[in-house]
Amino acid sequence: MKKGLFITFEGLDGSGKTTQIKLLDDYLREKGFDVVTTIEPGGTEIGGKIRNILLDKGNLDMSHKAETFLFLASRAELVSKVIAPALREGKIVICDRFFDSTVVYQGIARGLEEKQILDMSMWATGKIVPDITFLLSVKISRGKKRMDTASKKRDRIELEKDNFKKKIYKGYLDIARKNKDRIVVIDGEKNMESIFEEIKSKVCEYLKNKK
Ligand code: T5A
Repeated sequence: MKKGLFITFEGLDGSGKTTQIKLLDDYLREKGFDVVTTIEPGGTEIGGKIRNILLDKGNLDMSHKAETFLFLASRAELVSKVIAPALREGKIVICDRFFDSTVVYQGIARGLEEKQILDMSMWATGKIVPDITFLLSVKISRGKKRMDTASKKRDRIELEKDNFKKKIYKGYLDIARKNKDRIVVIDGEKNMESIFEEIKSKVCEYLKNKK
């Protein structure tokens, strides 16, 4: 079914995903590729509404299972309306977060069953798996500092305590070890330019081998 290229970005809040996605999107468009860039949760009209519920600080007592289903619902909508059609048309899709976020945040950090989360996500997406996932690895303190410098307001999930974030940090490295063929770990503490050089070279290598 899949003809295009599916690239996802993962990492802690403030790890620099949005920054690198913008650089990659600009670069690939300049090279003449047809690119679709999107975000999770969100990326569709319904997904946007779900995103508001998920990130709303008024919903602090949301149960972990309800939270998981909402992320999966947003993803199912995004895959069916945006990601799958674009890939079928041979486009490059760049997505800010995908199922690895649910495995790490809801599975590992919230303590729900990791394997079950992955199975449910596969069901929700019709088993679409990214070709390349860039994990921007930064220490919790670095992510926080960047969010403060950028004066970014914390959403419901970003308000979680450091213990939750420690589990996310470790969880990401753990899933990267288990998925070495797909997940590329990048030192997100470097400057934006050197990080982008690494990402660009991996994507170019992939596109060259795909021809
Ligand atoms: N979530 C999501 C789940 O729990 N389960 C799921 O299944 C999914 C899909 C989404 C939240 O939902 C959770 C995870 C999240 O908590 P969000 O609003 O989409 O929240 O936010 P995030 O994805 O966390 O993204 P952020 O916007 O918080 O951070 P980014 O995009 O990683 O960082 P970015 O690029 O905006 O950079 C932050 C600041 O740092 C600077 C930038 O200029 C910016 O000011 N910066 C750098 N500074 C120095 N050196 C560098 N290399 C830098 N790179 C960026």
